[in-house]
Amino acid sequence: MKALIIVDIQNDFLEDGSLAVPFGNQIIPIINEIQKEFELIVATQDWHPADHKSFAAEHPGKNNFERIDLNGLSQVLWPVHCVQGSFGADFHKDLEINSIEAIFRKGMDKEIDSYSGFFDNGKRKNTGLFGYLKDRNVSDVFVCGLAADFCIYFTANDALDLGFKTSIISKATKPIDVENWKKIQEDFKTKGGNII
Ligand code: VGL
Ligand code: ZN
Repeated sequence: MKALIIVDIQNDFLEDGSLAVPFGNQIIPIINEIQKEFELIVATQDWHPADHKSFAAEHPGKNNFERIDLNGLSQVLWPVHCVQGSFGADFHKDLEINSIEAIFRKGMDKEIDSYSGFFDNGKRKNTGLFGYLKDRNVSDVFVCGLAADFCIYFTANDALDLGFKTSIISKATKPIDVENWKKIQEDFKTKGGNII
């Protein structure tokens, strides 16, 4: 059984959003098109409290994209994004959402960031996505969405570690940093993942 995981197609990661991923809007029609190929489709949603500590605004004197130590983990500081219940946290209006069977939200604990759809960045809590996919007899996971070098990579990496045959659909994702994304793809293939 194959499942498609659509990661974080939310207004803040798209054009005019607070953390817009370059060319992110281009992948929306592709994601809509490929949904037909899957028996099971799930989605994730970045869903932060307004005072989440991954936001640079919570650290006076720090700038966006600087790194800090947050409760023992290296943390990139982000612009305020995907605040629970805000327009920026909504799925983009052009994303086809009717076939999505379940939505897994992440990043709700303000003390720790959560890039993967499966666990927070410290693997302290899991979202239930693994149990859900196992219960639905999923063997193969396909990951698409935003951003390639953060939430896609972390989600796909965890899927691999959890024993799924895992593929990242390269035309259905875009990175924040193109050079970083090139390196990540090589690492992911070395680990046994597919870039298709
Ligand atoms: C993401 C940075 C912060 C992502 C989420 O969806 O890739 N990136 N929060
Ligand atoms: Zn976030």
